[in-house]
Amino acid sequence: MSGKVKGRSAANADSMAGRVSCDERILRDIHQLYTEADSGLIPVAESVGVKLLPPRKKITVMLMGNHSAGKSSFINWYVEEHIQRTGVAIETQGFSFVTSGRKRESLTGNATLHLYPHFKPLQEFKGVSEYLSTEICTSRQKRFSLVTFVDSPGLVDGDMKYPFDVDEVILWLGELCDLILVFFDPMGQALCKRTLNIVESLNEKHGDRLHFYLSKADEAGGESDRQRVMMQIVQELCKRPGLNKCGFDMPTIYIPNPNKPSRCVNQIEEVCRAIEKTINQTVQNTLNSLEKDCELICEAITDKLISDRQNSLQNRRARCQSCFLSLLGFCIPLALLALLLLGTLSKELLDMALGQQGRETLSLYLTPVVKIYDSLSGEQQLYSCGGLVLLSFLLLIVARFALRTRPTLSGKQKRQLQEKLEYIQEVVKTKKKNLYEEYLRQSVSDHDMDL
Ligand SMILES: Nc1nc2c(ncn2[C@@H]2O[C@H](COP(=O)(O)OP(=O)(O)OP(=O)(O)O)[C@@H](O)[C@H]2O)c(=O)[nH]1
Ligand SMILES: [Mg+2]
Repeated sequence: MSGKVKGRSAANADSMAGRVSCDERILRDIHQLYTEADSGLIPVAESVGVKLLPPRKKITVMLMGNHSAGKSSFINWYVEEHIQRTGVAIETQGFSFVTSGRKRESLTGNATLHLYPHFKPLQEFKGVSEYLSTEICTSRQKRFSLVTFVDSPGLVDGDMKYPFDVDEVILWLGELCDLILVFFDPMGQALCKRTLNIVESLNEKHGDRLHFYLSKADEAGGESDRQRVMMQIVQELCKRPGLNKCGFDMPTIYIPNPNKPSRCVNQIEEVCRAIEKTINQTVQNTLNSLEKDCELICEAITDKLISDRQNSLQNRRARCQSCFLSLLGFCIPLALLALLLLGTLSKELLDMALGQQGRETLSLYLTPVVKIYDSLSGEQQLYSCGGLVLLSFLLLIVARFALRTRPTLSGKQKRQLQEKLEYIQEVVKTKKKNLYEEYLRQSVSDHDMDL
């Protein structure tokens, strides 16, 4: 059976497309706010020492499950194009990324890693690089423009040899995916141990991302057969500690085939709803991260400006201290020199220069110094002069050390920081507010928005 399903109502597609474009635009606008060359949040944050990651524009949904459970068929149904090979044989052997783009294109391993740099660590898993591929298609059905599917190889027990450690790769991918759809089909290897083991490990860390489905439900026979298969799978899952949570849900799904109508209840729209919910959550998270990142950058800029102000203050204080010490250092030898000069001058010369009153005042002040100096022996006089010269040297050295200043921002740099702060507070925050309103307006009435 081909996964290509035609006949989805065009009206439905259109109405969904309207919705898609709004969320898509919000995510794209936010991405642009982060990555713009000069004024983007990432370069602005980097200039103040904050490292930010750009938000994603799409969610990643991984499909996993037993071989032939209908994973690839589901992707084909979702995108309404025959992108992935499907069939009874083991079809998907590697990991295939299916995403929307401008042109139908298939990419190989290296190009895939180039397109998804955050998946680069996959190279560390031996042998996996050659089994990576990307299918880009132009479909914009349902919410595909906001989704990247990761189709995984079908899991089987026993002698099947995988060219890489499939369990580890799925576990690793599970860390990066927003949603993990686990398909159990009613035939064959529904209870494949490998699938159950991986599911159990994934559930330990990311239980909320896991969603279980009974796929190909139209092939499960009558209602009672289906119930029994379902019971068996649920029982097997619940044997695993950690998986026996209450409220366990496993919708029955199948790809609708107009040529083979089935009376079985098809809950395939539940999968679409799970994808929809994850997209909404991602849009909200991205908007919230934008707000947090803005706060982070504003804080970093304010801190930088405050510490610059403190540094300037500290530098001014250091300059004053150094000035005072240098002055003192120069004054001591100058005073000594002046004293020596005054001693050599005659009384008449001093009278002429300072007047009698000036000379008397000067001698009043200098007499104690001269008396002390005279009371010293010749050797002591020499030592005390040497000591004073040494002291002046010391003062000059200390003054030099006191002059050590911290780097400060130039006027231009301060202006630029201030401009960045204003840009984030006025432009980015307003944009964020508008985007949030735009997002909410999709579901909440205008009347509630005004509240
Ligand atoms: N009746 C029925 N057949 C389905 C359904 N989904 C898929 N199939 C058929 O099941 C077979 C396997 O489907 P795939 O989509 O290739 O399964 P897969 O899980 O991708 O398989 P691997 O890639 O080998 O792991 C194909 O022949 C499909 O046509 C379904 O919902 N109902
Ligand atoms: Mg497949």
